[in-house]
Amino acid sequence: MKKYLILALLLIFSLQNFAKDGYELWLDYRPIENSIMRSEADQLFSGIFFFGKNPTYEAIEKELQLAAPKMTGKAPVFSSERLNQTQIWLGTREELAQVLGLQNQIDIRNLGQDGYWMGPVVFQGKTYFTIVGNRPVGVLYGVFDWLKSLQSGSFDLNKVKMESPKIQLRMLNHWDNLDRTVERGYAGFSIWDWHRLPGYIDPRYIDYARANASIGINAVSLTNVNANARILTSDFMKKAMVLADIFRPYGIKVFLTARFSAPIEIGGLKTADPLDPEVIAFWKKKTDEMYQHIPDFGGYLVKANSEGQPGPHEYQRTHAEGANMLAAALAPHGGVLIWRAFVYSHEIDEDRHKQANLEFVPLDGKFRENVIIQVKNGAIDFQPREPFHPLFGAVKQTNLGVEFQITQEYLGQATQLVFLSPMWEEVLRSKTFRPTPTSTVAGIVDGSDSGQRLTLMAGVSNIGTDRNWTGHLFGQANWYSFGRLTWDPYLSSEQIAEEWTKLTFGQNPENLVKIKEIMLDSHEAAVNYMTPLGLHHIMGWDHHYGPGPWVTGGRADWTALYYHRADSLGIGFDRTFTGSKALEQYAPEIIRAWSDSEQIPEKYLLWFHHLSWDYTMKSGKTLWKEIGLHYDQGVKSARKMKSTWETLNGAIDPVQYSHVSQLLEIQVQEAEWWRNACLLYFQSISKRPFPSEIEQPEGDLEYYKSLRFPTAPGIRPKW
Ligand code: GCW
Repeated sequence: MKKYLILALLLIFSLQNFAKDGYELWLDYRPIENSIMRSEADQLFSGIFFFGKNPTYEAIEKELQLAAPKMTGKAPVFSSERLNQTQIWLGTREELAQVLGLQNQIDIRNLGQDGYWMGPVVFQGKTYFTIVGNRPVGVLYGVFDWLKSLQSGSFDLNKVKMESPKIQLRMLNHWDNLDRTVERGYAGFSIWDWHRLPGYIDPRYIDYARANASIGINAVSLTNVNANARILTSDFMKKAMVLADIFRPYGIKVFLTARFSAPIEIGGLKTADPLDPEVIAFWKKKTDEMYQHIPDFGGYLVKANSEGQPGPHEYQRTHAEGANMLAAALAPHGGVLIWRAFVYSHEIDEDRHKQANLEFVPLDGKFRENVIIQVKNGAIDFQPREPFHPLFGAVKQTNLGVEFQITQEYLGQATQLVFLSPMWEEVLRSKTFRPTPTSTVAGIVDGSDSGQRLTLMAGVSNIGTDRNWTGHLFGQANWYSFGRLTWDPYLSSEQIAEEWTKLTFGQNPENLVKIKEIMLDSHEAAVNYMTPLGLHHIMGWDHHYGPGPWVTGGRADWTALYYHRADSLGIGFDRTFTGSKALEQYAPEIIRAWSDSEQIPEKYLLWFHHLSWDYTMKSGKTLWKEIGLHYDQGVKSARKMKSTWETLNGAIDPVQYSHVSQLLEIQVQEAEWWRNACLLYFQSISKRPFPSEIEQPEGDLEYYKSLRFPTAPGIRPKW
């Protein structure tokens, strides 16, 4: 007895003194707070029986070995017989049915490949807490969910829970280069240590897989879409193979980016023409070799004819001809070809907003069945807020996946706390009115409205070698939230914020209210101090950090001036029928409402309309004044986030507290910088008086223009 007491005290002591550096992510198992739940868990952990043996069950066993001692102070006991000593049953439906004939008690046939059933099963008078999947990975998902419920205080021993993901490919896209730099990565270098692979296995690979599996992510593309053909050489395949082997027990498939010109660069051919027999043979051979190394290889992800990446247009072939050629090489192996719709070319003299639809709508019906077109959430480029991409709803016979950006390229990078879930939720819930009057982006992407058979949600990863993985502790919330939304795109941001907060900071209800409030306000705050009322792409040139509404460097026609179009008369991009007509790419219901500046939601106003500075807004105030008030509101919200956070001093782990607190201090300064720089600039153009309600900026426009970021991270390498 005494021994246990000492052990328990030691445990509590060591946990309290272990500085939280963020490495454990949301899997930072702690003593279960609720005492009834703790004793239930204690009992359950004392007899765990697996109905089979496979690498996924071994992964579960390891997870329980890690979690149980931290949660209850005791190691778990794995029993070798399924009845007497046993409290928990873990297995697939088939395994349980064969042994016990439980088909009728647990019918999960409809839960698909990855679903699970969890709850009490009565057998010969005794109750067993049971987690069942159709495949072992379903059991793994169920176990993670169960551990999460213990950690967040929602576990109910008597309740049956059934879950299955709504999206098939729940995928992270790494923009990681082979030299370990990360394009738009703000958390250090790439976690893929290509140099030391295949020989050396960094323990991070396993923790990465655990974290992803715990939120349902089942696919990763390891390499940058600005691709390097070397990843397809035999040497690199062997390296990727090791990662695939590590990820497999966790249900994660590996994808790689395929550089369209690889036949020339590593195949010694003179062309990469997708209709050339030698090119076709190259890709077939390469792909066959890939499957010899990685039998469950997911497929290729391709960025073609965009921002200088090679593609089929060089050979006067279409995106469909390019994609189908690669898809044909993958098809015999069950692989998927993901082709990005982010086409951005300076050759086309059209509003950039229109390019994807112009190129892809005519190709509807021409793509092979195993092709998915991956579409960014909006038509420009991961701006703080964008209306949904008009490709959603515009094609009928093409599989469309959505691509979100978890890394905060345009949203303060790893310095600012911006919880992205509300932004994604806004996009997913957007009504497209096509193919049915009630369709939404989520309904198209999950197939329920579109009927598409292959479904995909991809997120550009924010993960790097920083000890806490994401640079900013709250970057973890974005990774977490992305995973949860791939599982169920109809979840609310509030629920996700609550889950993550409990797993990260514990269950204290007062802390929870405050942290949730900070998270849920943070996106609107950033939109307000960066790009309110539909403004977009007015950030600093190339690094995309900090304000740059005056920027004309580089290609003058594609920088801030192009997007905000401010002149002495007004501001905004006219995309209605009097302007670029990009609005015509949406459904008639949207065209009707949004072409009217009185009806369009004000959050999209300047995205679609060029209006006089004196235009009267819904509030009765002028547009110029509203712009000012929105910027100012952004600053106020940032200050409020900071002051709310300060009330958590002493109430949460000091290391976590101080990390976020310092970053919030910077965020407030940057919010002020954004507001002052943008308002001084727009004032210089509009020649309107500075709104009197707003704090007068220190420094003049020249001062703000002179601020530079010599060390802005995550810029694409220039070689
Ligand atoms: O957002 C832009 C980025 C580029 C990126 C590109 C893309 C990978 O600025 O760095 O390149 O989008 O999505 O392809």
